[in-house]
Amino acid sequence: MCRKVSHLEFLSVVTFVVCLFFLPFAPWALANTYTVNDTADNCFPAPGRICLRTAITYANSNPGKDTIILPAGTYVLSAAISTTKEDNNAQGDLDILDDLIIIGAGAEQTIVDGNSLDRVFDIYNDTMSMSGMTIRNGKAPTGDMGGGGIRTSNGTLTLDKVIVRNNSVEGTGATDYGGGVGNNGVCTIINSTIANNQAYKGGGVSNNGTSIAVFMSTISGNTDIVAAGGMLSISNTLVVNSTISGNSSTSGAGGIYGFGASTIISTTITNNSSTSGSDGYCNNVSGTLSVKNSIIAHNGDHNCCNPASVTSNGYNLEDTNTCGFTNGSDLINSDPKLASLQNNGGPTFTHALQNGSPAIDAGTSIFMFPNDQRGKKRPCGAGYDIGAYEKCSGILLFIPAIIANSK
Ligand SMILES: [Ca+2]
Ligand SMILES: [Ca+2]
Ligand SMILES: [Ca+2]
Ligand SMILES: [Ca+2]
Repeated sequence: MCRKVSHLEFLSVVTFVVCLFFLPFAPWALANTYTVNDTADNCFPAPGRICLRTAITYANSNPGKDTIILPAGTYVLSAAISTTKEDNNAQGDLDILDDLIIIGAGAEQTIVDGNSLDRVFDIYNDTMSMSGMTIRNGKAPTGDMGGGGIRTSNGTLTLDKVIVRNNSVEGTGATDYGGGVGNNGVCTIINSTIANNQAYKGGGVSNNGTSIAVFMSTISGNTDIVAAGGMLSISNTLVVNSTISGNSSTSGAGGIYGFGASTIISTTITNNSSTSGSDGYCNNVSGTLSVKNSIIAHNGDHNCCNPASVTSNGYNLEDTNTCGFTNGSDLINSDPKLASLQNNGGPTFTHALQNGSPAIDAGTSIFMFPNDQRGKKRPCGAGYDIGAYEKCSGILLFIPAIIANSK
């Protein structure tokens, strides 16, 4: 017996068929995965070969958020620039012109090398995530909005388990910033290392965009001239479970210089220096810092430059008394007894707390962040430790850390 098809049912069937017909042409339905199989810079057009630049060209022209798989290997950029500041992915830097995911095989296994020709990645108004790779030897030209390793123009960038190192920005102009990462949008850095980069302003990272957030990461050994060796940020800044160490500036802040609202939690800022500026953390007159459960110690002769702009939310430690740590749970004039920056397990280097450190068991729990920088569950022992590292006695089982500065 036949059932009469209702008008609504008929319309549903027609809609389904029409959708099926147009599906191949709908931009949201076409996201592809490209697996790179050749370490050369470019091999377009070459059937069967997919180089990194080739894959990005495909992904740029294919509407939708594609994925590029980048296997183990060293990918050296070699498409020399004949047109300066080329932005169509033909030469020099790799220009990302559409939403994209790039997945490497691990930061030690997958290396993208800018060969000092240009910056490495140039990201426009797109959502970009990168994981499991090293980005090195990029060099952004003078007056091109910086970003020696990576530049974003107005997009959203997420780095996870990425090493950005030995990149630089040429020139000494107002926009020659961000030796490692130059963010002009929204940037999130997780489980990553920003090391040994250089620029006129913001040696490791510059944030001139909407916001920057750094989680479980290390910013170390970066240098600049006038703003901040480690990180320059003009807007909202969040740093959690991270280490800012051994960065230097000639006349700016050695570690971090903030112009916006900054929040620092369970972080260790140490061994940063500035020849004539502030050494550890510094706020511009417009900047504010809220800080909790963090160590700011052994940064030249000034851990902080502007204590009136600092709000302590408790459980902070300073080896002198320049940061305005006036909360009852703060420790001032206390040496945290930090070991050297090294592999203590986890994906990034950290400063371990040595025996007898006053930071041990003197901290507090942090909502939503149950682990330390390495991924070790807190607390160990009688309580939570101050800073990025939780000291535990006994045998720890960790995957060895990436040797960030060894290559
Ligand atoms: Ca695409
Ligand atoms: Ca470009
Ligand atoms: Ca380019
Ligand atoms: Ca503890």
